[in-house]
Amino acid sequence: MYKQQLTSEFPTDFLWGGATAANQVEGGWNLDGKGLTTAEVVRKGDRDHASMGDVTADSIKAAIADPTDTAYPKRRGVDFYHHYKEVKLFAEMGFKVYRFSMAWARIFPQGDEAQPNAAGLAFYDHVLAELAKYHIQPLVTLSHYEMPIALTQKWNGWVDRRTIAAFNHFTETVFKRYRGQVPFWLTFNEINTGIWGFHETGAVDTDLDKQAQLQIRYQALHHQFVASALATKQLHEIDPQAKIGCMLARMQTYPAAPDPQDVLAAQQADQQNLFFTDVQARGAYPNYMNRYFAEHQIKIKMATDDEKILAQYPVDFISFSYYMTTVTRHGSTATTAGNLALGEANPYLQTSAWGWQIDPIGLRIALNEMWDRYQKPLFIVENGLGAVDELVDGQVHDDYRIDYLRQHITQMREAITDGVALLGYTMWGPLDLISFSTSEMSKRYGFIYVDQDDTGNGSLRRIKKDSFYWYQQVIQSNGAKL
Ligand code: BGP
Repeated sequence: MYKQQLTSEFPTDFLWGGATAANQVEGGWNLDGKGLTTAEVVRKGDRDHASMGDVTADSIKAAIADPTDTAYPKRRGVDFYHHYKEVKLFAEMGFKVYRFSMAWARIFPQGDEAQPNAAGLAFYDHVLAELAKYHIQPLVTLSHYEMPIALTQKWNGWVDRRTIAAFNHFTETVFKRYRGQVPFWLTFNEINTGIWGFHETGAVDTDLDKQAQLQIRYQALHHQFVASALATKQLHEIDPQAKIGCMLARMQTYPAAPDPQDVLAAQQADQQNLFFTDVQARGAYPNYMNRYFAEHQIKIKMATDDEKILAQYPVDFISFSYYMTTVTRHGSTATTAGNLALGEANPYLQTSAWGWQIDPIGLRIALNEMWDRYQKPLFIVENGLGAVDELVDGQVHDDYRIDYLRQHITQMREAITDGVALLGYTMWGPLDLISFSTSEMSKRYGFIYVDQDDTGNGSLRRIKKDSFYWYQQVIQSNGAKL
């Protein structure tokens, strides 16, 4: 991939756009045959920015029995289910690509039916038709922090190997139906966060001790690796033009000091983050994990062909989310708030209202490191600022968001000049949506304000913020006018 020319511009086919996830925007949680998902049993307050939190087996039972959306914001989303025609607003900004996820439980309500739910498929037919109208390319995530709750009740989700076949039945169904319509797919959103045992990713383990939890989480992740590789095989057979990628929550970390112990600790923290992409892009478990697994008494059960499958079907491209960086100090357990990452505070960086450390240069570093390591095209599929926006006289002056995005896009351009192959950029949450970590509405990312509060009150009206017009000009000038 060596190119002799130095370029400091975004490629002409650079994919500008935005990203959302079904459970954070759709709503319509019990309409047209849809099954309940793991995201829709999480209450606001189950997890906040100061704690990783979790739901319990009892709270899940109570949620399943509750027929209302009062306590569960992800059942409401921002009613994209009825507002999907508003992708017109994305078109108005000039989007080339829209990343969204298809909810497995809308198509297979229990997760493992033989036949799909026709009404669920019809919804995604409509969304794709609408995008096609505006020549916006879809980038579809197959699993974004949710799965059918029925499978977690029956099998404890991904802990059980049978989930692989159920998932691959779902992926085969959508690959066949949308052949030629979806140029880019992603398998598991932020696959690495499975290591924290979020209930949304499909394993309930709150009653187990730490060591037993680690064991089942790595086992569940192994099943996801295999399912992801098998999905890659399916897609290449069904729709050879389409490309499929992995998705990592990139947690770039810096050593706290030049102390070799800190540098080593930071390298090890980095390996624990890149491990997932190493498996999915290089097609094998990296050697450094042997030592980690041995020291943590983890034994992954593999079926005879698993390693062959991983080796044969690596992903076509690598995508990741980028919000912040962390600092690693040898022997320290100090933590700062963040995008699920736990590390020390960095005195050189400012933080968002939710304590996430803002680090545009870190994005350039992350891009260079990942390109050097994998030599596969990269795609930034999430980046953005969660902030409290004020609506005054029908307007939102969000210069802080513009500033955040401008700085990150500037560093992307620097990375491209460094020689990184970058396919595109989908900022997170182009329209305000329900926060993943806190289930709040008041943590807003959008270019488009959605009139709804944390309790679900509001007209759901969509209002363009100042950043809407700014991003429009960024896309129009292909990144020249920032
Ligand atoms: C990522 C998730 C998204 C999204 C984003 C922002 O971790 O993939 O689903 O929500 O972070 O996080 P939050 O919503 O917690 O602010």
